[in-house]
Amino acid sequence: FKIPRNPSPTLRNPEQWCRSFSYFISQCLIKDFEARPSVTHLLEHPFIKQAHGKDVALRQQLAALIQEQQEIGIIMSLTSYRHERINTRKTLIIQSCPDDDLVNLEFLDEETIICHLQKRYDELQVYTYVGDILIALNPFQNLSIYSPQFSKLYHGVKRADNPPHIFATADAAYQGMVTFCKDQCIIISGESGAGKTESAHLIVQHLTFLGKANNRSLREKILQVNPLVEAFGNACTAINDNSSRFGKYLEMKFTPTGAVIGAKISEYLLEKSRVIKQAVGEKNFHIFYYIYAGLYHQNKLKAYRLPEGTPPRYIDSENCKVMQDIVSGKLYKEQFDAIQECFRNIGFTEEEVNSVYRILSAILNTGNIEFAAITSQHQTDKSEVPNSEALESAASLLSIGPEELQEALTSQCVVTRGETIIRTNTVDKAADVRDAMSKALYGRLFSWIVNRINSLLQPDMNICSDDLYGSLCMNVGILDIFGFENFKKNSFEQLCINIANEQIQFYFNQHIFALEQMEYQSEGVDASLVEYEDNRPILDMFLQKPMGLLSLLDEESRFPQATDQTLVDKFEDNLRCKYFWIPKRVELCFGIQHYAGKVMYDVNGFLEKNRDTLPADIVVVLRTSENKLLQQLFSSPLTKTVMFLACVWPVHRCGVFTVNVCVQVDTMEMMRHPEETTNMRRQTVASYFRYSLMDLLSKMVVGQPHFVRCIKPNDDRQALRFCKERVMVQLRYTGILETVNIRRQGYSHRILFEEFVNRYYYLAFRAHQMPETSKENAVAILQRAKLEDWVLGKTKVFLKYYHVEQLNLLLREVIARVVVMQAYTKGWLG
Ligand code: AD9
Ligand code: MG
Repeated sequence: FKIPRNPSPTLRNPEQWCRSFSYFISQCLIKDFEARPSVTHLLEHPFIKQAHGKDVALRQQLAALIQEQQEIGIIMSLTSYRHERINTRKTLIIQSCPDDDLVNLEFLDEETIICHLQKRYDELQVYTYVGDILIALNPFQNLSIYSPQFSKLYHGVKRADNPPHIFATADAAYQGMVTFCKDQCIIISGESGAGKTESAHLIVQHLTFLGKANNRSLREKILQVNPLVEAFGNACTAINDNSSRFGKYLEMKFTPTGAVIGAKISEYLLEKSRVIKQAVGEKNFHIFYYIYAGLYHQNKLKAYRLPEGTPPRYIDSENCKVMQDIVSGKLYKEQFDAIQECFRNIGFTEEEVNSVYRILSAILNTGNIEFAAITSQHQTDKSEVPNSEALESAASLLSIGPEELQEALTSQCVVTRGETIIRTNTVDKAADVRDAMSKALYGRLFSWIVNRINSLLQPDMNICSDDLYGSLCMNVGILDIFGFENFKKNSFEQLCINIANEQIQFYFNQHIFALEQMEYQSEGVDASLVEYEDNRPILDMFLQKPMGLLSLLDEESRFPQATDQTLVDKFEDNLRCKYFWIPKRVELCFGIQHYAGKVMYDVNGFLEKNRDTLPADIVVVLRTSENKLLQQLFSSPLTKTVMFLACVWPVHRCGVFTVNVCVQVDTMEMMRHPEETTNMRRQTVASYFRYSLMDLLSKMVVGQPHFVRCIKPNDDRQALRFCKERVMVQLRYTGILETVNIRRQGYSHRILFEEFVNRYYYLAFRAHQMPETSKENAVAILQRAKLEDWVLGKTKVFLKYYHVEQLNLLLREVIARVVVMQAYTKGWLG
């Protein structure tokens, strides 16, 4: 489409000219024209000058109209943000090319793909598409491609217009939500340290931009949710200095017209055991260091009864030179200030923040409580607290009596046949109770913070009801879980993390391969099937009832006499499949062939970690606290019947996921705090874990999924180092090669004729025509849109991933035309 050089004689009068110009703009949008003139360029164009060279006011109005439409993203493509591709590193390279999508490669073998990715990585092009899936290589350095300028660039445009980018994925989800009023879900996966959490931050940043969060305070609140939650839920591990130790599903809430109005987080499976012990070279949750350093620099350690000189035991594991870092470095202190700012901006009251600090300090003091054995003639299993300083500090911070606390730590009430007997605890048992209390305090505090954030960021339904569609509220969910882990020593926590990753991989496979292929068959569409690695047998081995690994673990946890050795024996007797084995020479170990590689698990402590018991005596004491927050944390009733939890993991029926989660509402709280029950049918961590997985899946399956696959290019966290072998392994287990194949051959979108015609009939019919929702009319639309390579099934149109983008763009252009015409009729153009 060319800008007309000679206006026709009929266009000499201003009104007609305006109409023509509006038409011209919409034509520019419709045609995928090469030259993309900027606003100035357009206004300086001879055609416009000639027609209205002297009418400055009209030209200004036109400029304003163009500007406004740019802001709402409609005529973004008219402006030229493009930079030249320059081959020096660190330069903005924002020009798309066919290489951007692996699907376009001529040869499709591992070697070609890997070389291609390496070449791009060397040019600092860390993002690459596989059809509609984004591969993100961790750059391990700050890139200048996340500025507001880039946010503008990735705003309502065709994917192929710009190079691949995480913002494009966020934009696709946003456009999908606004165009079809359908919830969306962005699933970020990859191994530990691959860049999931960073990607999630960038998506939130871009969605806040797209959601026109004009309300600055709401924008800041949403942007500060992640840093705040991560201060409590992330920690330094051997693999990643900011490793997520919990799963996070953040839902951003929008009005149907796309204005952001709130957010909600769901948290999954915090690794509470980290509070009391960390592996060599690892650290506790960030917040403990921030608060200790912050209070140290403010000379407030005494006020929170924290020891000076030697940091508390929980944060001073042998390998961390914590005190040195705290005294000399400014970093922790700055982070403490930032967290305080987050609390304030999100809307926590000063009293709440103070209570949080008191509970954190109480946990640190609890860790310093030590026990000694009292040996008398009659009793050898009694313990006491020889030095009461830490005990008194903890009790004072928790606003409970120190004697009561000591009593609850060193003894327990047992009810047998209607009689209450007091049993004393050995030194080891008392230490276990102490640690169980710390874990429970931290776990509940974390859940409380998340719930509080949710109530502060709840959408104001008054705003929603002003919106065009009433009180509807739409979501874009962002899933960022802990990545696959394989350390030298792997324990129960790694098992849970890796099972969660198996489940996400299964979900990916279902979407990309299984559903697609089943649908071809049922619709009678001829498409060659792609072989892929189905991880369902591994997942069955873990989750099946009653003989799956988690069920066996639960069963064994119910026997008081069971030991870690009996657990291994039970696994060996019952788990007969090629993905599980017991090594001959190593004791108390088992191996699993996960989708992402072999992992050896050390069974020591599995039963105790799974039972996660918190004695009733501790709960009773904590409930006597005068601290309001603490009362809230332990307010659920202690004796609740635990309902049988029927978790059927998703089965695929007729092309849709059905997730069957039978959880009674009043057991939900109990599931969150499985420690707090007394009978032997108590919920274990494993059953809570199952429930969490189901809950997560039930949230994910309602949205249209978008996948981001993060890849770690090297294990040394070095910029510009591309380790072929490491990347190859990740590409293999994430099924990238198969994905390339299926995206090239397959039809990723399958839409019922009825839905298709309803969605797109504007493209071939007039608005008032209301055509019949038939196969023939679907074909008419496809032909009118000049699409090729689509296929018709029995009830559905089968489209390639890029077709949908083309159709949506055409649809938006039609809407743009309507907007331009409305602008004209409203008299904006004079
Ligand atoms: V884990 O499973 O939570 O242990 P993640 O979340 O996959 O892991 P994370 O996002 O924390 O990894 O990234 C690890 C580190 O890589 C970050 O701390 C950054 O230093 C680095 N990184 C990741 N993505 C980017 C990026 N887009 N730009 C710059 C990045 N640095
Ligand atoms: Mg992370």
